[in-house]
Amino acid sequence: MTTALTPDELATSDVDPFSHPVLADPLPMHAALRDAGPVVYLSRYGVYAMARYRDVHAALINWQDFQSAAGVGLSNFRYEKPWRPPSLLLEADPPQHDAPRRVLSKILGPRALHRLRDGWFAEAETLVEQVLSEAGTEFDAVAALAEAFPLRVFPDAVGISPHGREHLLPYGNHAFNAFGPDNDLVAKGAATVAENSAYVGRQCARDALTPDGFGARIWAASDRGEITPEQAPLVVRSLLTAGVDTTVHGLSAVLYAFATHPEQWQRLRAEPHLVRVAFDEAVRWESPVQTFFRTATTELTVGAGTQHPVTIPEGKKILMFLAAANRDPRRWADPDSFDLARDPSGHVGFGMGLHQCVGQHIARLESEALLTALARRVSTLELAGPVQREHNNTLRAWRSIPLRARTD
Ligand code: OW7
Repeated sequence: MTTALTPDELATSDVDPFSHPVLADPLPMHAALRDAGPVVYLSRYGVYAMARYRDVHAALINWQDFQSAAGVGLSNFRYEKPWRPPSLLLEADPPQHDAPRRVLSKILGPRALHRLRDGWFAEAETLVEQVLSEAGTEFDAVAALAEAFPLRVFPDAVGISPHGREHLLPYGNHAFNAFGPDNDLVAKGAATVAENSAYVGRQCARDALTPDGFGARIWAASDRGEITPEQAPLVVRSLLTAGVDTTVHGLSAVLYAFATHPEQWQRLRAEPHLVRVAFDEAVRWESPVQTFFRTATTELTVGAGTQHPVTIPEGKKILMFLAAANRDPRRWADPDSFDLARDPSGHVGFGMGLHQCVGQHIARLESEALLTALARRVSTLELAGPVQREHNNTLRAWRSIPLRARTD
């Protein structure tokens, strides 16, 4: 006979995952949380956490028990007003979630993206040429490539105006901070949030969008009755929220990975088809989106049938450590190595289950285009100085990656 552990008996940690020392180097905390047990109580916030691959994966595919509609941040929408109207995709469950998801899946699916492929590959070549000729062999990979490339292709693909795009990164940065506690990182964004939100809101209107972009296709889906006209602007907003900072830090991650693994860069140059696996391996290795919360829809027992099942009361938040799951030695051999020989499929860096990143094909296409252009021109990549992180409550983000790129 086993009895479920209640909060005062289960593994407890007073760690603050959103504090600066942890954001500077989260890996030791991830290991400690994985080793503490399948579920750990985070006493500082009164929430539960999962950090092992098996448990994170199981929770992510179980939307019935682990809901999203109460918010995927720390704040519980049952008791607290969200900082913006909730996302129709991220912060919703079936059945409300399904129509917007179906519409976006089609617009952002591999078949629909095919028409963008040649243009994006050409844009990547142009950008790489421009950086190498104007900046030379030493540049900041974050500003020159990881920010420049998505900003060059993605807002045009959505179909927004060229004016005001400088609001996109700060808006996304704040949105990802807002999933965490109301700490200094959220306070830092508070001064400009109204302005940035108003800008993003204006871009979502039908008449603000070019006729052939993702935005116009979302509005066309509302004409066909697949979503309502009230839903359309919020679906466009999802693209502008989730589609910029994520790819910037994903591209930064893969560039940093290659700069610090020169033998892997040589392998990529010899076998260019590895560009696709390279990005997923970098997403596994770095987990640009580190965490998301879920909320227990009923009293849950995790680890039923094990020696120490854990009870999570109804309504409690559970923090899913995607990043810790992606380096769980129980799932991955040599988890800390960035290795193109690995099969990274099954990583939870894009989530898992019915909320799994709907933009993942765009992210992969961006990285495929950029890495292909770089691999053609650049023979060796290395760090040219100390890297700088940008602390964010959700993102594993970069401020600067000084790179030296030789073209001989
Ligand atoms: C959304 C900061 C927001 C996300 C991720 C996925 C979807 C959305 C947002 O991060 O729908 O707004």
